[in-house]
Amino acid sequence: MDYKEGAYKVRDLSLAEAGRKRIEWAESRMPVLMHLRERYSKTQPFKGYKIAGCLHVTKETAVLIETFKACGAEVAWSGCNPLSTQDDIAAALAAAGVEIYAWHGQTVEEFYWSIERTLDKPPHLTLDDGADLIFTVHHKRPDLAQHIIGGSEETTTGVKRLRAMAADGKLLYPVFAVNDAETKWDFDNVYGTGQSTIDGILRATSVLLAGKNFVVAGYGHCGRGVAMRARGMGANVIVTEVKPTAALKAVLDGFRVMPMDEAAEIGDIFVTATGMKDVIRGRHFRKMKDGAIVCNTGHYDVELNLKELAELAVRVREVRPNNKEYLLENGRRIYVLADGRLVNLAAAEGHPSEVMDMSFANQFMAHLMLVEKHKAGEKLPPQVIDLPEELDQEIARIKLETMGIRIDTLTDEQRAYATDYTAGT
Ligand code: 9W4
Repeated sequence: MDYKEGAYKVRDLSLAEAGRKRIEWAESRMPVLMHLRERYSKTQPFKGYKIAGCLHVTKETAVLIETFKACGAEVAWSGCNPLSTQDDIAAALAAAGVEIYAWHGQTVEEFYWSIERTLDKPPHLTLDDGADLIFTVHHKRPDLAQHIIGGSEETTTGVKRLRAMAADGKLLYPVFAVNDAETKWDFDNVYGTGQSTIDGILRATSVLLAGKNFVVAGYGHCGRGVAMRARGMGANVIVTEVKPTAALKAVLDGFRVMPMDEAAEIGDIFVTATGMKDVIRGRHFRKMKDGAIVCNTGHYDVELNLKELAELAVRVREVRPNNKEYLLENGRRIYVLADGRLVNLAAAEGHPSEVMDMSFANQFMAHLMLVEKHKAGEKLPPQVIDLPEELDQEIARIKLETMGIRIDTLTDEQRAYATDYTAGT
């Protein structure tokens, strides 16, 4: 372990060069953040402000951190999951002078130790994914809250917890719900999950998708993203649902819809994206064809009941990385990817940088708003606050601009027409 008190603790500083190359790759795919870096490095809006961050240490997060720094912020960082830190990225950041405490495979104690180090010098702002940093402030360092202008939260789970806290009057400072921005959740879930799930399946199996019966359980945003991309690869997509409106959307989008009991018999590849437990369980595994491939891309690893599968199996062996073969009593083989954990993270690299670009642009802008309001003497209530709708439009506008795509604008007459309640039919 490479450790310098008050500066960094990372696995191995010698990985820095490899990490730097990957960060540069992400930079070249994150035009919105790079645009914001260019624009605000001139005016240094974060000068004099310290941000404590607790977010997966990935190449994309590195681009966010270095954007904050380029715009004047002091930062101290830790990972938000003991298993998600990429050691080469942490090393590259430490080597570039970022205060960072993160390494892959931390114990729970090491995880919280790292978060606490980012609070050693009191921050003005907190940035969370899963709310562990905010909880640490509230439970272990409440003395710091009075100096904190505000924070932001990246995920659905974190936002839910913080809303509950605010409802109980327990939240000590305002937090922007970055998750709820359209340019975050919609693009993450549909395009991020869609592509990276297919990517994970291909890396773990290398199978041809064209012509396969590809079963997607759940037609929420993630399921829709996966279904769209699988169809694009030439698969015959079948959707299973429990919610009538979602099932109807799938039908009208041109997919076959049927119960899992029927899909189990004909599917070649199964992906769960529901958020519910036991979506595929013993009675379904029993019906599957020889060679069926099963995986999950929903947030929790409860969607596949692997206990029931193991009970049906006479032998289990790993045949490829992230790919386990279960040989059943009936002689059929079922292949489970990434032990039922999120296949897009375990077997691929999560959301592509282009998608994280928009999520992290929201993070950047949330903190910029907090700082600007602070400078203007404006105080926000200690609530979970949605980002303004105009910000979504601004981020999407910059993204389109960087893609060289132009769109129309309303004329003054059209704008007036849109809100003219005296206009008849
Ligand atoms: N990563 C992760 C990686 C490995 C891992 C128990 C053993 C989420 C979002 C982004 O969660 C992330 N291994 C685990 S949990 C786990 C989690 N276990 C569980 O059994 C293994 C993660 C956001 N993101 C992208 O999607 C792309 N760039 C990003 O910053 C990253 C990581």
